[in-house]
Amino acid sequence: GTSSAAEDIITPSVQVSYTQLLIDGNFVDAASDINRAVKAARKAFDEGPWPKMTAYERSRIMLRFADLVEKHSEELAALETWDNGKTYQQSKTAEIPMLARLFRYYAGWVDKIHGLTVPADGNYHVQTLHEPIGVAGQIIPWNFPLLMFAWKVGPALACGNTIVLKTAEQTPLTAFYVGKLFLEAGLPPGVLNIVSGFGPTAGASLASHMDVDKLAFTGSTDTGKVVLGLAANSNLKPVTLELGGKSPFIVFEDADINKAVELAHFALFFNQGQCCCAGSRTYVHEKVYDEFVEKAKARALKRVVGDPFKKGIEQGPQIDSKQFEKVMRYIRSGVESNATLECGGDQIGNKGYFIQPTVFSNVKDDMLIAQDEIFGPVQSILKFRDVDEVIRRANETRYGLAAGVFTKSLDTANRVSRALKAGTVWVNCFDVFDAAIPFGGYKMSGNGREKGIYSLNNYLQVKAVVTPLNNPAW
Ligand code: TXE
Repeated sequence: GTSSAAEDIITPSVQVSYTQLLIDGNFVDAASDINRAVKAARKAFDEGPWPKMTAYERSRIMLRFADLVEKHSEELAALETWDNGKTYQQSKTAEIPMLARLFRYYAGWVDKIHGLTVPADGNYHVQTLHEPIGVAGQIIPWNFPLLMFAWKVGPALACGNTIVLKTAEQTPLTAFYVGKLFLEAGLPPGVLNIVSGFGPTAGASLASHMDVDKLAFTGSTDTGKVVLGLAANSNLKPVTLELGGKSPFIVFEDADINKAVELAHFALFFNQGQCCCAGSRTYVHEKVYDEFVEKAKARALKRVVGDPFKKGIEQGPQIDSKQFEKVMRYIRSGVESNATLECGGDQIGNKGYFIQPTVFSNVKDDMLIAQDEIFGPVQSILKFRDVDEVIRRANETRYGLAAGVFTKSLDTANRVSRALKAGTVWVNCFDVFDAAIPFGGYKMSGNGREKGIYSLNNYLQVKAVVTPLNNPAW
């Protein structure tokens, strides 16, 4: 429950109960953890019962877990906000319901994963078995601790794998909490092992472990390259990567401008700007450019920043000093490269990592703020003239995670959606994250898809079984 000291402050009545690592069904102190965790996952995979349980039983454990998430939603939301600094409102109304929804979605897949019979030449009975890969290593970032947990663990469990998951060093708390809920739901010991720890030590040892059969990583493109190398140089485990982005948000002259302004604002500022798919290059048609910039600035000036537990707050602090400094450096770079600073640009107060919602106009493609992932509350607005030009410019990036297209014309929407090299195109909407919709990147935004049916492929091996038919059916 919550009680309020001052009228509008939510004071969560929650304690941090689980701070130890979860290995083999027990909470233990951190030591040399990765090996221990991988051993537990290996044993739970090889000896069972998890991969050998009926699909129905496995599905029911995942459904029970989703119920427990809802039962403990207030504590979980409070912990997520404490850990990360995102607003309690967002944790409670977006992350927790999506966490439960995602596990229900994958619980629905568990008893629907099956192979094919294959009409091969010759007198053979040929079938494919879709088997779990084994021990999945998963490394997640700090910007959406619970959702990244869900995107990784949901499909891995649905396919019958066992897991060693490493949380980001900034945000270890909620994964331990939901690990406890999984044990309560009946997940056998060793199936889901959760370790916290730093990247170059714990993360690297997981990525290079000889007994980890698959690696899933979400984080920066630079670290993605490192873990891919570690996987290649150890046992060639397959790797899926969900990395950075510099997603275009394109507003055509026929768009509903007020709606486009609001969604462009949301696309960039949501989660303190700390989204891999943030709409961080706002391209606006020259005919509506001035109007759009005025309105985008007015909206940013209205954005309410402060204590994330306070009602009505839209933006909390950045995650840590390193990220705070990075964002401030990019703001300085924007000013130095002569983009027009419409509003913001400074720290708020001198305590914590609060940054004023910042809007730059007259941004050019070759400026650093239009090329690099800033990962903070800094909107860059660029001007364009025609469709071909904006398609070309939108695609001129090493990234390809997502894009937004705002137009009333179906022809324009179809043409641009097909031409953009991005894993997701949102037309007249943004950040729609249903569990069934696949998500992932083109180019240096990564490989593989998470969520939806596509994520199952990341966690399955296909075995072909070929048997001669001595007595053909006819
Ligand atoms: O990321 P890292 P950081 C981007 C964003 C941000 C930048 C840096 O632009 O400003 O990355 O953030 C683990 N071997 N994104 O430094 O390093 C680490 O412990 C194995 C986008 O936080 O990629 C953590 O668990 N693992 C992104 C995870 O990798 C290693 C979300 C992410 O950390 C490792 C986060 C190593 N050598 C940042 N080094 C997105 N795609 O949403 C680190 N890690």
